[in-house]
Amino acid sequence: MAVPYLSIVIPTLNEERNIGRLINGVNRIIQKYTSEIIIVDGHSGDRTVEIARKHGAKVIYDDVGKGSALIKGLKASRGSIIIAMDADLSHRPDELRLLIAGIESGYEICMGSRFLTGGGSDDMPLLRVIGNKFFVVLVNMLYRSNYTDMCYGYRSFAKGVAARLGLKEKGFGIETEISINAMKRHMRVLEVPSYEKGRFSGEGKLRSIADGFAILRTILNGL
Ligand SMILES: Nc1nc2c(ncn2[C@@H]2O[C@H](COP(=O)(O)OP(=O)(O)OP(=O)(O)O)[C@@H](O)[C@H]2O)c(=O)[nH]1
Ligand SMILES: [Mg+2]
Repeated sequence: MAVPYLSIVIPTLNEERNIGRLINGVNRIIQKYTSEIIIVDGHSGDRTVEIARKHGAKVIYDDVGKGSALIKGLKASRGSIIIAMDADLSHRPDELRLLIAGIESGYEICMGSRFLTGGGSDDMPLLRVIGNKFFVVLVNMLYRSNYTDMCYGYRSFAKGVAARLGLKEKGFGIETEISINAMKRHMRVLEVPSYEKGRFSGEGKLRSIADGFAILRTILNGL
């Protein structure tokens, strides 16, 4: 098959009520591009894989966690622009245009931020807002960055950039590892506003306290 212009990577774990609707939404926005949609499934016990295939997605598997799934998906992507997004409809397909424009404008990574003007979230209880602020300040202090958001997974990458990031995080620390490693490697990073909607259906897998400590470890391990 010809090399696609866009690769969309979506880690999934039990998202049967979301994935079909998401792929339809994504396809509506990216129809003018050649593209591939790659689902990296954590062996869902429901019909996620079947529905994703029916909607034309390529499926690969990962047994470990969201981070290792994303790493695998990034590695399997062949597009000139690679976009990572969640399956639960919290990332708006319309914003793909911003993420594509960021890379086309010469940035190596373009990151959605809920804390830039125009961004926001329907999906952040107070504990997560406080945790997020703490991580943003800590990373900016330790790595001399200027991020407004951390731990948010709606992002785009230029071809070849993901391989240069040297990613290892297996779980929910992956987004933070990307933010840190991009700074350490002096990459050209752009933030664009993103509005996070609430999960459409099903259960979230992130556990605020346990995964919060895992993210803190990721931040300190990067030093
Ligand atoms: N392959 C794989 N995907 C996962 C795993 N855990 C989560 N995901 C997917 O990663 C994305 C983000 O996970 P969510 O559970 O939505 O995490 P979250 O958005 O922080 O939590 P909520 O706000 O409760 O939705 C979703 O598309 C999940 O299906 C995993 O262990 N393996
Ligand atoms: Mg979610």
